[in-house]
Amino acid sequence: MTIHIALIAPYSDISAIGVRTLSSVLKKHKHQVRMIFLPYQVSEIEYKPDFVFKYKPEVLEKVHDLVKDFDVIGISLMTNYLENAISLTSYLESKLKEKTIIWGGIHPTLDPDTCLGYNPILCLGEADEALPEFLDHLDKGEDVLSLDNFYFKKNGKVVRNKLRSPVQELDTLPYQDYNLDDDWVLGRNDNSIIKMDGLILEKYLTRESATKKRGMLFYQTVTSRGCPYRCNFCCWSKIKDIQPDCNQLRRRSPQNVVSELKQVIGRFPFFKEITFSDDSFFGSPTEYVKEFSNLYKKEIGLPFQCLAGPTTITDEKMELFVDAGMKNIQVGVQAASDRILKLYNRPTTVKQIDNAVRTIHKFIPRIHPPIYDFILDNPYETKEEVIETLKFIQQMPQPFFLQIFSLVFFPGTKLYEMAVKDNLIKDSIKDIIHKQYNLRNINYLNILFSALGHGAPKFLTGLLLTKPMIKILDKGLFNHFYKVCYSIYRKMFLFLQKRRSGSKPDR
Ligand code: B12
Ligand code: SF4
Repeated sequence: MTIHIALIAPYSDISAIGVRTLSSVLKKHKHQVRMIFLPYQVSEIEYKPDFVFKYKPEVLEKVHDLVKDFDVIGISLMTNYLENAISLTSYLESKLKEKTIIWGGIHPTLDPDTCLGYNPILCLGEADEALPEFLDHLDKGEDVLSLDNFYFKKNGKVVRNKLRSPVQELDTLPYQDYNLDDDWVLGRNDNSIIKMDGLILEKYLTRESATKKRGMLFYQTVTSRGCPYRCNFCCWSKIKDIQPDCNQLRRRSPQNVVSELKQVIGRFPFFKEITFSDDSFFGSPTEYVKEFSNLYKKEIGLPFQCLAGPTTITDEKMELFVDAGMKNIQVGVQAASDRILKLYNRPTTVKQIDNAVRTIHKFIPRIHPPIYDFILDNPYETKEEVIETLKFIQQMPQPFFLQIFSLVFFPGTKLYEMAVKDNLIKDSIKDIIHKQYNLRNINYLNILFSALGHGAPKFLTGLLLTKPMIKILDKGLFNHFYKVCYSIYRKMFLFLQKRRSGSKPDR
């Protein structure tokens, strides 16, 4: 006997590394898996503050048709997708009374108690061993209530089992599932759910910025799991408290990564670049970087991009990765004020960030202008500290881009706990669940971030950052004007984007 499980990924990007990995793991255990991707039917640029994408009743009905004969339904969710998971679950529960529905992914891991209010079975942490064990128990008719990683709500009582150590030998895990055996995706232009094939995969990956740049489609994967740090705003600040043995970076062997890439590129030649989405791609020792880079250059050779923390960047690692094909690097800076970096529990000082920026700059034009991430709208940050960060960016060597995030207090993180204590979260739905990380507040200083990120001339940004200019332009009345201008700009941008993409059918 095998268990039939439908895995649902409600994410706007259909790369869904975790769900695809689980699918392969379950297939290896001889279970029957159907993957259903339900990306938003609008693009990121259309998000507004307090935006929430709701599935239409006919979509819920089609999902029901696809899962009704399956034994188990698994839904993956990040915090911003909570309401999507709730609507799917309550619809499916109302129609399929006795069906086993499991929620898994980062949100149930970080905020299980809230999740149990909506779904009585949760799988916390990495599920590569936990989920197959659960299905194997179901298959044999054995009790699942005491299984590690699972939380249950039964007859008003909550069962919280401990979390097991995550898989240490990542090479033992299969590659992400891109077999397209039984995969389905929600159509963008109508409410159909389409059977995935190579063309559909290409089309739907192309639609999201996360899997496309400069018109190139790239394949997303991770070469490692974990991060040695625990920044206060990040999931690791909580996971490390509940999941044993996850302090170290766990790495796949270079051979294992390269063989996955060969397989997927061989099958889907439309992947022209690779994205390594590791939390800490530069965190490996130089010896590993050397071995990885040599093999990657020899066997794959496609341009790649990755994320990096400032303290992990060295000349030697940069040289090795650039020589192997690294074209883009995105660095988590977050702030350039030592007090704020400390508040975030970042492992970095402003001096180290400066060193990293200058190291990276030496590799232009062999690499594209780097992208630096910053977090704005932090209520713990003073105006002076924001200006300190702006002045730091203003003196950074150009060219570069900025990726700006509006701070979200993700439930379960240390910063969230602090914000709750300090009464900073007025409305958890509006301030967290619906909050779009890419929609910052509109005010003078935040507009300066945009100007700096778009390469505005240094003499101009220098002038705009002088005390008298800030005093004149950083005023409530002007902020209202900026908001109006921004909304006009957004509308124009949206209009042009829609005209360019048109409304093409999926086939
Ligand atoms: C790669 C990545 C992305 C990629 C791909 C995302 C994806 N959907 O797979 C991209 C670039 C698209 C992305 C985008 C976003 N991301 Co992101 N991303 C990551 C990152 C760095 C790695 C995730 C990963 O692939 N890990 C490896 C896989 C194997 O692990 P996994 O996905 O967690 O899956 C395991 C378990 O969670 C569990 N599991 C997962 N699903 C299910 C389902 C069931 C039924 C079960 C039982 C178990 C289960 O089992 C899996 C295997 O062990 C994480 C950081 C992190 N360490 O998790 C952030 C992270 C997940 N992202 C985050 C956020 C906020 C986002 C964005 C909303 C905005 C942003 N700031 O980037 C967007 C929107 C997402 C979207 N559009 O789909 C946050 C989520 C915080 C939260 N509380 O929700 C994280 C945790 C980073 C952080 N700030 O702490 N992201
Ligand atoms: S360095 Fe990045 S991944 Fe690691 S804890 Fe900090 S924010 Fe999270």
